[in-house]
Amino acid sequence: MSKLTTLLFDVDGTLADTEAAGHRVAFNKAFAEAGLDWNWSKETYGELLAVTGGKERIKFFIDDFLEDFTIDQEITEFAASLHQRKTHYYLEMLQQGEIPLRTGVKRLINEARAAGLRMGIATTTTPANVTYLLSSMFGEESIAWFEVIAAGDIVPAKKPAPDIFQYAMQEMKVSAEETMAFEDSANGFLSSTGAGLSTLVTVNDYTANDTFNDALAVLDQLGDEGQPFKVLQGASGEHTMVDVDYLHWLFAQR
Ligand code: XBP
Ligand code: MG
Repeated sequence: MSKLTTLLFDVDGTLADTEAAGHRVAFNKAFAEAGLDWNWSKETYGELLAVTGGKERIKFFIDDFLEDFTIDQEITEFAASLHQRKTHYYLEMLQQGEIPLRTGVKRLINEARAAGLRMGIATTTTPANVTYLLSSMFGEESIAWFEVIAAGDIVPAKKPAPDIFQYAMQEMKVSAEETMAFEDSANGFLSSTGAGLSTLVTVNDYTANDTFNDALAVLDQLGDEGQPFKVLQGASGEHTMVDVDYLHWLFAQR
């Protein structure tokens, strides 16, 4: 059994609870700016999260939620231009520090660095969304803590396809046997496990009822001093928060 050397983090829902209060709000701002009467409620957005990728999600909305929407432009082009404005608004929110990290994320990343664990990012979101989140939360130098930021359109197929995790491992020249993935959603979990990765899941309001068969563990959050995690599936031993000891212990259980 290989020793754990590398951590691959998903972003949205895992590092930060970005969807309802972040991405959704930015989409709605772009729709209003374009003069569209679309306003995605939290509930509708939860349904739209079935499709990963913001451009793809807009197209999914047009195809599956609207009756005969017509426009004198190629739909893919229209979705891409709307998505550009959405990203502008989302980056503004990140810059203003409106999207905090989830519990325990800052602590674990600092601990993992101190312990010499290698780290990478594997996400569907737009690359700038990642660098802006890291910069606003850890400072600009934190971007270099991650050997690869595998994000967005860098791969042909988005999650649940395994491409983005496979790409990240190729770039890091690391094997799945020594790597742990961190995910929050069914799409993300299918992607990481499809790439052969043992995966630790921290759910959120949108993904609490998703299925995570054979996850290393499913937790409500990473935990922190005085804020023990809740184990929803899998084992915790004597641990009450996800720290480097817990990661090695969990990895050895697989
Ligand atoms: C989540 C996604 C992304 C975001 C929106 O990515 O599917 O599409 O919802 O970001 P992950 P964009 O969980 O893999 O981090 O609009 O930039 O796609
Ligand atoms: Mg996610």
